[in-house]
Amino acid sequence: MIKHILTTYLLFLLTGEYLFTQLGVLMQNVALSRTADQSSSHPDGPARNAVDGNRDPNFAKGSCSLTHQESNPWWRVDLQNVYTVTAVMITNRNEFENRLDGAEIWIGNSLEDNGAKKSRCAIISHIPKGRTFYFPCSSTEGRYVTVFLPGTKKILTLCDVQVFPLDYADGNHVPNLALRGKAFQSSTLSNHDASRAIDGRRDSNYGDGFCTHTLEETNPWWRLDLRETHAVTSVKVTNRGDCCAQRLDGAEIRIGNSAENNGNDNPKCASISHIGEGKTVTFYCEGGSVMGRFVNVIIPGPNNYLTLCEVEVYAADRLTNQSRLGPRGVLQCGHNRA
Ligand SMILES: [Ca+2]
Ligand SMILES: [Ca+2]
Repeated sequence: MIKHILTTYLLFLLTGEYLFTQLGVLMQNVALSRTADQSSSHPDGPARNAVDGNRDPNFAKGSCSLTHQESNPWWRVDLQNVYTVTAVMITNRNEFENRLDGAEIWIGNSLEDNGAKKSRCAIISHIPKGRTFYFPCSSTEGRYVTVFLPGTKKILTLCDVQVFPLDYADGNHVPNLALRGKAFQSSTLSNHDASRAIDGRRDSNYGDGFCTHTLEETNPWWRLDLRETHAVTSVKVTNRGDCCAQRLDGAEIRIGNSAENNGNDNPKCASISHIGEGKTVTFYCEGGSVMGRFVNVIIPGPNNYLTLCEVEVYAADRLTNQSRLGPRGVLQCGHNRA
C-alpha cells in the first residue's frame, strides 16, 4: 500500500494529472490536457477546451469546445496510451442544453478505417444545462474517446470530458469516505448513536452494538458530514439483521452541500425500496453521481425508527477548485447508458 502511494505520488509529481482522494488513493482523469481534435472549430471553442479540466458550463468563460453547424460533427481526445476505460464524465453547456441529445460516446484503439473499430460506451439521451453526467463504459479498452453527434445541421459543444480508467463505481481502488466523516442523527435510543453506522463494522446483530437507532418519530434522519465536497457515486447500506428489515423501506439517500433542514432537502441520490435482514446493498446515485458534503438517510413519514448498521460512501473524484461548483455550490451529476 505504501509503495503504491509512493508510486502514485511520484507519478503525480511527474505529470500533475492525478487527483487524490482523502486517503491518498488516486483518481486519474486520463483525458486531462491530452490532444483533442474536432470535425470543425468555432474560433472561440477549440477542442482542447473540453480537456482543460475546467467544468465551467458558461461558454463565455472560454472552457467549452464548439464546432460549426454541420452533418455528423465529432470531437475526439487521444489519450496517448491504451486504457481500460470504465467511465466518461461529460459537462454540458448552460446554453442550448438540447444540442448534446443523441450524441454517442465511442472508444477505440485506432483511427484506421475512420475509427470503425470502436466500441460504443453510451448514448447521451439528455444532459440538463450546466450539469455533469457520468457514463459507465463496461471496461472498454481504447486510446481514443470520441463524442459523435449523428444528424444534419448539428453543432457539437462540450464543456468538459473526463475519462476514468478505474472501476471506482464499485468502490474498488477507492476508500470508503464515510470512515473519515462525522455522523449525526435526529434522536438516539440509549447509546446507539450515529457514529455506529461509520464504525467500519457491518455486524448487523443489533445486540452486538454496531448499529444506530433513533427514537420513534416523524421523518427520522441520519446525516454524515464528509467534511468536504465529493462527487458521490454510490452508497452501501447495511440493514439490521436480527429483525425489522422493513423499517428501512422507503428511506431516501440525499446528498448535497446544504445544511438546511439538517441536509434532508438536498438532492436525492437513491431510494431504498428494501434491504433484506443483515444485507448490504449498494445504491448508485440516480444520474451517476451527486456532488455534496452531506450524505443523509431519511425515512419520510410518521412513527418511524431509523436503524443503520453501516453506511459506506464512495466518490468518483474530488473537487480541487470550489469555484467550479455551480450556483449555490451544488452540482449534480448523472448517467444514462446505451
Ligand atoms: Ca472545459
Ligand atoms: Ca456499524
